[in-house]
Amino acid sequence: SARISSIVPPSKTHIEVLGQQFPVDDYTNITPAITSKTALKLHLQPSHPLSTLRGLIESAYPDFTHASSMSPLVTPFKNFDELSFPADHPGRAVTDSYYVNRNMMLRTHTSAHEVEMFKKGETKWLLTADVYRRDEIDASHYPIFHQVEGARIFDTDANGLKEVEEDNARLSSLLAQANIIIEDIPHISPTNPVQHDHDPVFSELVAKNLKLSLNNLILKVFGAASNISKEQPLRVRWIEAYFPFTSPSFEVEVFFQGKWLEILGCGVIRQATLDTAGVQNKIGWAFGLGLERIAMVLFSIPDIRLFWSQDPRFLSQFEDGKINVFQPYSKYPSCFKDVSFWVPKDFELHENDFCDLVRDTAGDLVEDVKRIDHFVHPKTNRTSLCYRVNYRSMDRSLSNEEINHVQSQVISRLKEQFGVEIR
Ligand code: FA5
Ligand code: MG
Repeated sequence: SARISSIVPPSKTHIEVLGQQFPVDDYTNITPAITSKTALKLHLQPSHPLSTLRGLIESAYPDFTHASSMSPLVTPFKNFDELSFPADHPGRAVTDSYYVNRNMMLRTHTSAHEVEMFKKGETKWLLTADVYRRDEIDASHYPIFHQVEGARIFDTDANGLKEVEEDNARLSSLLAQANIIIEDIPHISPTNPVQHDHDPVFSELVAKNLKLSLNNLILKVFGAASNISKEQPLRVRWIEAYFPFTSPSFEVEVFFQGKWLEILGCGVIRQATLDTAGVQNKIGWAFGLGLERIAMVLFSIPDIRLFWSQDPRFLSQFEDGKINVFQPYSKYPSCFKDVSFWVPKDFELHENDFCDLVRDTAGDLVEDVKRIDHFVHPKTNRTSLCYRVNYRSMDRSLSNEEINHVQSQVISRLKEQFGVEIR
């Protein structure tokens, strides 16, 4: 489509990602703002909050394999097809995912490595990695975030049954002593069914093991925070969910400062995934947990861009393995700039395309983007959009000249790449 290929200048035939050259095509939508961050691996940077949180989670699973250095470049097949995503799933769209080209993308979730891990013969593993999604811009959304995938599979025989039952007994007794309120739902229900090729009894025990294991993990992680009262019980709630690669499926929310915070998705692994990996006679669970949202509450980090800050006033506040409360060093003034324009006829400008253009031009100087107006002219049928961009640095005051310069670059790129007419 003309819309996406216009992101890459027509003179460019290849782009470089992680030292490799890739031919561009009509799917290419990855910007330099993104490629410049693909090698950073914040989750492995000593004393970084994301790395401390990874370590804390790994310590809750001492007998699991811990992987954390997988390349973010995967085929769409690996990210979607291997996990039973239907061909028309919205996540595949170029408006939602970052494509290097039609055959290569940046993983949108750590589940992309499930088949690979099971193929290696791993039966209990954690995998931490950076994941990429095209999204809106505000204090809790960033196009790169981090996930921890965890999985465990059991033999579908008497030994496997014994293993899961013993583990359930162990985990239940740990939880029984804890100050926690769990709002549970049935392991299996008509709307959250057992897979037809699963023994319902075994599937229930596996779902129970998943829940017990994650309730204990949440206790450990939130129990380590100094900004969470130990007198108040920790509240966790389980919600029915849907993922193409698990059934039954769940989401977990934790109550924090008056709000329910979604922290993970999980479920009983679809047998097709294990079949693809060549794993036979096993049943098990998997979860995928987002690190930033948990780290923001545990460390009191108010803006998701801070994780990417190189400012010593940010980085020096943290120590390896320690959860402490972040002291904001200063809040610099905001500067709002509006841009109104007509979109060319028969052309759809997706909000994520606008946001990516702003990110690529302004980098982390952009805090927030909001659409403040949208209308279609009754006579000409043309669409008019108005966006308000909030510029604010995390580290310093911005001068008027600097912001005006960035905003004028945004405007000329809008004209160049999307052919809009500024109003
Ligand atoms: C997934 O990514 C599934 N792969 C999770 C999964 C794994 C399900 C294994 C079943 C089995 P979801 O898109 O809901 O699901 O993301 C999982 C978690 O990542 C969310 O609960 C949230 O904590 C985090 N997350 C998702 N989107 C964002 C975002 N834009 N910014 C920060 N964190 C996010
Ligand atoms: Mg979700």
